[in-house]
Amino acid sequence: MTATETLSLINAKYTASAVRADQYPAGDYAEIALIGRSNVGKSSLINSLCRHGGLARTSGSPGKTQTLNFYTVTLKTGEEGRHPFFLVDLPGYGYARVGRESRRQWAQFIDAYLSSSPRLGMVCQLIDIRHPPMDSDIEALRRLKELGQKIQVVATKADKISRMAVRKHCEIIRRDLGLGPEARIIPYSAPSGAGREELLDEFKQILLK
Ligand SMILES: Nc1nc2c(ncn2[C@@H]2O[C@H](COP(=O)(O)OP(=O)(O)OP(=O)(O)O)[C@@H](O)[C@H]2O)c(=O)[nH]1
Ligand SMILES: [Mg+2]
Repeated sequence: MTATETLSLINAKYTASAVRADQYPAGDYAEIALIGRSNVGKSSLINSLCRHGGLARTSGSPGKTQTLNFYTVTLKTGEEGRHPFFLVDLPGYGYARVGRESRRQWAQFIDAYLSSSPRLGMVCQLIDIRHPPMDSDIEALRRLKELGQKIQVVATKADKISRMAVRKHCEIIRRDLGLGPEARIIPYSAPSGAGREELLDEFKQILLK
């Protein structure tokens, strides 16, 4: 058994929804946020990480999550360690069917959060493993870097391609996002939970700092 196998998320519960700073929940818990295109699997990732199917609402059609949704979750490390934090589910970007004006509003609302939350310890950027990153992904990553955020790229829906293809597609994502060889890209499958240990290990690095 490896050390990472002792990590799990417990006591997950929905805490608050927000579209403005005065609606963010109080407290000094660190935050880990998930961003990505609509339908990439952000809400599904939260449910899978927490092993709690009904925690975050998911949908087959894009645009399901419309507010910042805060979940209070505890990272359990071994027998003793308990590290509560907020997992923050964000609305997706790049949703083609909404007009430019509402995309702009989206950008402002998310940007306000990403640039002003002092508790934000890491942003997980989700990319669908089947497709190369799109302009909206590249733009979002550029903005996160500009804000100095710690970024973890997660390649979602890994169960939709062969194991052989997973590695190759991760390298395409790395190349197109302009990430160096040291950047870790974590393939994830929400239905199977593959990638959970690796991602929780990254959470641990942030939460135990
Ligand atoms: N096969 C497979 N399907 C997935 C995976 N993750 C998400 N899905 C499916 O993809 C669809 C969208 O998932 P959501 O989690 O709602 O996506 P989202 O990024 O939260 O979408 P918005 O809230 O609209 O921004 C749903 O039909 C999920 O069941 C995965 O790892 N594997
Ligand atoms: Mg969602």
